[in-house]
Amino acid sequence: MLSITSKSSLYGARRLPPQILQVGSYAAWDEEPLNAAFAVHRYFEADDKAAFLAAVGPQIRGIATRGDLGAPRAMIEACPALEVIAVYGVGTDAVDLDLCRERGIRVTNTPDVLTDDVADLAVAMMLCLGRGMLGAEAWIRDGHWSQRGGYGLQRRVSGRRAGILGLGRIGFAIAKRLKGFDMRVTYCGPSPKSHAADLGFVADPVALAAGCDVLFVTLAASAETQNIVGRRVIEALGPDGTLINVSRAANVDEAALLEALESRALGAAGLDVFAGEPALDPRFLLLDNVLLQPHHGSGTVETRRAMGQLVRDNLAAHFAGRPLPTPVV
Ligand code: 8YV
Repeated sequence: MLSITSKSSLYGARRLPPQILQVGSYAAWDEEPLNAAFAVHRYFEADDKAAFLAAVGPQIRGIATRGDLGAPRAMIEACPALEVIAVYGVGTDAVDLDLCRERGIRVTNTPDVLTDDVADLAVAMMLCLGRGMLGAEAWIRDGHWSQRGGYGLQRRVSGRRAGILGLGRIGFAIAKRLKGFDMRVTYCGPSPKSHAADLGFVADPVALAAGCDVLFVTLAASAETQNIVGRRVIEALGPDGTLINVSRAANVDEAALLEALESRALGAAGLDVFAGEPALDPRFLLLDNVLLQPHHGSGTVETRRAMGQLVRDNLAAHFAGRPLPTPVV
């Protein structure tokens, strides 16, 4: 950790480094520079979080958080001098954005740097499920290949129909990859996008699901998108359909999803996000038509380093009075 003098030199010789609340842990390569630049209060290590917030809240000028943890109302309210919240992640659904707007608190996230990795994972899940790779590997490990012959035939992935619910940066990166598999890609959103003229557009999520074999959920979560993938969308996708969710669990009606997977009314699902994660409904673990991932769409060394850097760049820009690199609010 650098001395107070070197930290303060970043923000003027007379001033102490800004006090930051760190909501969750980061990789060591991020902890070190964060601690060097700011006076960091480690919320996630406090046993009595309410008492900790009451003690440090009044001095806090910035919050460094993660996409999965955000900054709830009570936390923001405990920090009356708060100026900026930097999210390590693209999703800001766990931050009380209304309160931030009301109080003039700036919010930043880490878009772009994670797009390719999340898209890669989504496509990898499609391929893995489509070709039955987990079952095929178990076939070898269980000794069936030599005893019983080859694994059961699967369905072709190339040339199938894909639907993308939410054509933002990640949805677009998935579409780009799917073109390499000669897939016909249709997307759904509030309105057609000018940069997606070669993709089909439908305005209704049920129609999108009815017209595709693989449905990718990539839209930013909000109160309006809660359970947007509900019973009707899942039924429309059907027993030969696959759902891939790399966005937020709240976008999918998990009870309806579990029922459909159990009854085979839905063919398969690749899921990187779960209600109440890291705990998840144990019913998922009993299914053989799911591929479960521990919310690690952005989980590569390259992307996580870039995300950490962007968190620090946003905080540093704010406290130096420079424009924020990636503002949300
Ligand atoms: C997490 C994410 O932030 O980008 C997002 O919105 O959910 C992820 O990248 C990351 O897993 C760290 O918690």
